[in-house]
Amino acid sequence: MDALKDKSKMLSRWLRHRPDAIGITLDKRGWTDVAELIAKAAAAGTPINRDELLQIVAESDKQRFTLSEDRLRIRAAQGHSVAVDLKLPVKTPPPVLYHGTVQRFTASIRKHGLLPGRRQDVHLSANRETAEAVGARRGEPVVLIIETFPMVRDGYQFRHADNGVWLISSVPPQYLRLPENGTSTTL
Ligand code: HQG
Repeated sequence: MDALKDKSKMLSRWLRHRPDAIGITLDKRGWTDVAELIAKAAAAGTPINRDELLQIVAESDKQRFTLSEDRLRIRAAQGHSVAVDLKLPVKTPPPVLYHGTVQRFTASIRKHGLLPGRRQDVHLSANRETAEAVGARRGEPVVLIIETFPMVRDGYQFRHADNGVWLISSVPPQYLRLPENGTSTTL
């Protein structure tokens, strides 16, 4: 793994889960001061300079980070476990969204639906390929289909993160289409 990728992973950790690891604080919208982050990362023995940070933001394959317009503040686009309210706008989703998971979770998902676990939201994608890649982080991917219109009709709010990930508080089982047995399903 290259050095920049390592640093990107550290940034994800600090900005989503453990700001305390280097002594930064996130405001209630998830933002932190770039200069302070650089100083505190160095003080903690895990330096990231400004050029590296800008490169990580620009080149992150999933566009994980957002800079404020004045480039003085940074936040993770999604994926937080710390309590933040990103104030993302509620948007009408495409009719179908996808969630990538693995077989060992499907019995529980069938029973309880999709739950956010330690993150703030359940993550859904607009295309199957992305969901497959998300599931494949854990093993043979299983892709679930979410019919969004019945959820919107029933008052569920979908939000769209800056990097294209769709976020929702949960997806009860009745809105989910799971493969009957194996690893794929078709719509
Ligand atoms: C599963 C990565 C049992 C769920 C990716 C998932 C994504 C349940 C796991 C982002 C369940 C949570 C998020 C239930 C859900 N019973 N298991 N009722 N409901 N699950 O990592 O969606 O590289 O918190 O299927 O690309 O896998 O970090 O969520 O397997 O966008 O930027 O519980 O993380 O992005 O796992 O991944 P996660 P996720 P980054």
